[in-house]
Amino acid sequence: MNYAQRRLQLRKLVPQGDILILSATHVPRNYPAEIYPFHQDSTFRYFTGLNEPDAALMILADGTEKLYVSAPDPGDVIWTGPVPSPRELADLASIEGIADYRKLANDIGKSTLWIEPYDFQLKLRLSEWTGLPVSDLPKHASRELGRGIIALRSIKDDAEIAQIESAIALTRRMIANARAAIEPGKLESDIVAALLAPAIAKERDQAFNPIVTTHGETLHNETYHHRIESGDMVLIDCGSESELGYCADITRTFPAGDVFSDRQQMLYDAVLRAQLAGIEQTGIVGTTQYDVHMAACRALTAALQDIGLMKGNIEDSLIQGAHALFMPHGIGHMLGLDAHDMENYGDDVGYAPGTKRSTQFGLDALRLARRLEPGFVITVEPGCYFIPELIDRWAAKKHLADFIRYDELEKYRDCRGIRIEDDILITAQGSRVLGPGIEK
Ligand SMILES: [Mn+2]
Repeated sequence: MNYAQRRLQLRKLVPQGDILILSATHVPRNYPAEIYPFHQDSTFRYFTGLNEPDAALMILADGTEKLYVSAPDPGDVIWTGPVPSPRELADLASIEGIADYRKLANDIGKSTLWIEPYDFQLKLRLSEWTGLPVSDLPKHASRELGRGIIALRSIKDDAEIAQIESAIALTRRMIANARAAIEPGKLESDIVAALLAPAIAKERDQAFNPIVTTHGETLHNETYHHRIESGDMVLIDCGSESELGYCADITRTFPAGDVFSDRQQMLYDAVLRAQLAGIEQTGIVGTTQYDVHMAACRALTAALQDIGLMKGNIEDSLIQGAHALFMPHGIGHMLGLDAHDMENYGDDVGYAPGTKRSTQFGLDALRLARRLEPGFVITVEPGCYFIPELIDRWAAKKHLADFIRYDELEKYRDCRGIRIEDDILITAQGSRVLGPGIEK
């Protein structure tokens, strides 16, 4: 990765002011010395390649660059072993200047551009350094800097795509290992152990806490205590990181036994139809992710009509969002150094200037809607869920009853959830599903 070139491009996109980019810091668990595994801030990593906590990059208005780090305390060596010197770290990132992180406050002024940190310790530090109350940080953060960072990080070059594909290759092995372990009588946590083993053996972090559940209808189910019963489905949504921290994000849904029941197979085919329609739409040059979302939801609606759970004019049904009863989330998001790439920069990532996220139920969870450009890596992950509480709430109001067969739906309320997800590269000619194919 050419980190110096990335910094030069950022300086060109954001020509005024001193640009400050902070690294992550350690997050304590029970007391300051007991910490969670360190995870670097993605933007700091993108522009420096460094995995150092408590550091900062400053790109001055005249183009000179400085890396702020704390010189290691000689006494620390007994706990940490030898660590690189500030000069060695700066050389790794091809940064000329070095300075002391503890004196960073002296170099922060009115013309310094920064992004509001998402880490609470860094919020407090920045508040102290700038003299601004924490609650005022958002309005002083530089949206222009955020947009410059988004513009660069959104377009993945060949080396970044190779990293994402290596993460997907490992994720494929994780999923195969997990699938082989699925068996009625085991716990979900048994499957988690099988899923993680290939990544742990490679010292690879997970891009996010994996979802391994027989209750796929709970969208972000992160508990693993259910026993797998015969007739269950197991939904696995996971991704490892690559060597340089790029993420995979793949979902598969498997039967607990050898095959799906007839009803599960019909619903699975409906989701697969939606996913293939979404992937096909990503291949249309100039499409938006909103259209990808709608293409998948249109296919899902048609399939659910065939099954007998929906009815009526498909376009009207789509516009009114009737499918959101079955798929209350968006079709996908950007993928890169974060699983939801750059989500800390808010809707500037997924929505073009002048456009806004819809407030309609379902579309309000669409993280990415803008026009897709060559170099974007995105996910396409439709699902179909039977969420009893949501069904009851809609049924009680006869909500969108022109499009939903509530009487028929009652028989499906215990069908739980299915999702299928792949990672897609947008190219100049169309799109490509990344990674070695993963059976679905
Ligand atoms: Mn995803």
